[in-house]
This record gives sequence, C-alpha cells and structure tokens, in this order.
Amino acid sequence: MSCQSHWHTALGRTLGIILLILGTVGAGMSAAADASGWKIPPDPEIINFKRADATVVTQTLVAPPFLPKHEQVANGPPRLVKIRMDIVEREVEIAPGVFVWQMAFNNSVPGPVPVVHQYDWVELTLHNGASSRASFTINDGSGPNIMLHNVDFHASSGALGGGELTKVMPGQEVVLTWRAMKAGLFVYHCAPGGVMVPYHVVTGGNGALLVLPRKGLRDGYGNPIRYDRAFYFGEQDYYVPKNPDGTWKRSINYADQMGDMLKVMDGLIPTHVVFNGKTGALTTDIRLEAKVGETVLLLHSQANYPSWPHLIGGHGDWVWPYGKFNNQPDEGLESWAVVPGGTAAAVHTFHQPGLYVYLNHNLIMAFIKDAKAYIHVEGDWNNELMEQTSPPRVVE
Ligand SMILES: [Cu+2]
Repeated sequence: MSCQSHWHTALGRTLGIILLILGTVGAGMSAAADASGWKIPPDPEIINFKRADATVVTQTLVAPPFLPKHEQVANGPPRLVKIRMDIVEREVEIAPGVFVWQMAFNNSVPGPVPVVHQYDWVELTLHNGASSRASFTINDGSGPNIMLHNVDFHASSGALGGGELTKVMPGQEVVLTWRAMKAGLFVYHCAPGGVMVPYHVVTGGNGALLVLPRKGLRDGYGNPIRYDRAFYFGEQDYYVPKNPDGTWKRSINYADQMGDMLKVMDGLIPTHVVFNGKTGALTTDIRLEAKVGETVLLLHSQANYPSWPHLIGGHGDWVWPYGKFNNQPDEGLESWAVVPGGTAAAVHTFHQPGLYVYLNHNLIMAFIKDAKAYIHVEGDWNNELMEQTSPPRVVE
C-alpha cells in the first residue's frame, strides 16, 4: 500500500465518522420535521376548532361514478356537513340473466361518495327503509327491507368506525356525527357483525368517502393540483350461486339468497367483478367524457378484494399510495394497487383524444369479468407524441 493511498483511507474513515455523526444528528432533527419539506404540519387552530362553532351545510349526494358539487380548497374553518343515506335491499340484473339481491346505500352500488375536507365533521342520517320507497323508483317489485344494517366509515375513529352506533332495523333511522381527521379516499361499508359483514359487502353494501386536504391536492413537488373532473370507480366482486342445471340461481329476497351465496363466497373466487355495480355500467350505460388538456381525478375503491388499476393509453401522473393525500404522491406510474378495504387515487392529464380504458390490469378481471370503464376524450391529436409513421403493409 502506498503512503498516498493510506492517507486517503484514513481521510475516508475520518469523513465517514463525521458523516455518521451528522447523519445521527440529522435523524434526530427529522423526527419533528419532514426531511423532504413536502409535508405541511397541521394547523393547531384548525385541529382545536370546536364542532359547536362549525357552520352547518347540507350536501346532496349523487350516484357514482360522479361526485357531489364541492370545493377543492376549503374556504374558512371546518364545517359540519350533513348527509343522508337510505339503505335499500333490491334485486338487480348485474349481467344478462344474472340477478343479485343487493344492499344498496342510497339505492346505488357502490354507494355515493360524500366529499368533505380534513377536520370537517360528517353528520350522517342513516335510514333503513321498512316501507317507504317514495324517493326511489324500483322496478323489481321488491318488498320492504328485511335485515339490520349499519355503516363502518374507515375515515372515522372509534366504535368500529361508527358501526356500533349506526345499527338500524328496518323502519329505523339513526344520526352519527364524526370528525374526518385523516385526508384521503376511504372505504365505508355495512358491517352488521359476523358472516353478515362479508355478505352485506359483496352484495353491494359499500362505497367511499372523499376527505380532501384543506388546501387541496399537491403534486410531488408541492405544487397545487386542481382537477377538471373526478370519476369514482367502485369495484364490486359478486359470488352468484348456480342451479343444479348450471343456470344462475335467483332468490326471492335478500335473506333467501344468503345461504347459497355464502357457499360460493367460501371458495373465494368471484363469479363477477364489475365497476359501478353491474356489467357494462361504465362502458355502455354511462359515457365518461373528458377533453385533451383536462386533468381528471381517478378514484378507486374495493371493499373486499385486491385490484390493480391501469389507464390504457395514459398514466397515473401522480398516484397517492392507498389513496391518502397527506403522503407525497408517486410520479408516472403505469399500474398501481388497491388493497381490500382500501382505495387508490390518481390524476392524469389527457394529452391525446380517443378512447382510454381504465381497468383492473388483472386482465381476466377486466375482460372475462367486467372490471373496466371507458373514458372518451375529445381534442386534437399530437403527432409529436404518437404517429403511425408507416401504415401496415404487406411484406411477405
Ligand atoms: Cu347491511
């Protein structure tokens, strides 16, 4: 070993020790502050704001895949947002000749997406309809609700997500007020206890609630993101029983269906996987549209099964892991994940016109089942991004 290299080694060791000490000090300091500078510490004034001082507003919920009218940035202190959800047991043809008795929050599967800001309160009136169906049009001739229902909000704290405090028998109504302390898209679902939990969830008793950061969404650099449209993809797995002759079994009511359905559920393989409650809901029944240059917020939940979203022809420009907006988003993803009982959120700015397919990139789920949606985008084609520079021609 030459003298010079020995000197280098010694210097290296000394530098290493200094860096180690600095690193230790740095780690100690970063316990209180985010090293990247991306995180914004919560405002104590907002956290300590009292419910009694909150302005009360009523939010009219709408059927998915759309969201109720909302502000992306909160103006003013936390509010108390009143919402109402009516539970309906109903029979729906989820695919040609395939009928499922559903448990539907507000007569839709998935349920509606309430939108609040972090530190707002949610005041939910939950109604389990015994006889009154006046507000809904149901063509299946179904009778009154039969079972007890409730709701577990993953966004809430305590009492099994509110499940313990929202149990309602047919004919009953309950009011639960809770504070949205975390930001993100959160699953909610019916959870009456025991085997009823998965039964009510796989028959449609689930949805998602959006809690926006008070200052709105931010990209990985900390810049504000404002979306022009938002679509909610509630993915649903179904376990439909069959008759001995191989045809799909149809039941007389929500309770009658349960025994046979539980046997299919026990195999853990869904017979149907769809977006927005039924086959073709977002490819045929509802036309999702956007324009070149628009930024679209893509919200996805799955209450019971994993999913792996992908936007064919686009990307997750920014993707929030687990759909939680106080974590720095990932940039430029091709596919991402939704865990069972969880969500994912992504934004994409459309650069080309045409048909985009948002799907579960387990392609069996997407194309043999029906976990997919179409987004039709209008605008001018950009040859710099893509051009068929030589059309197909015979070469052999
Ligand atoms: Cu239920």
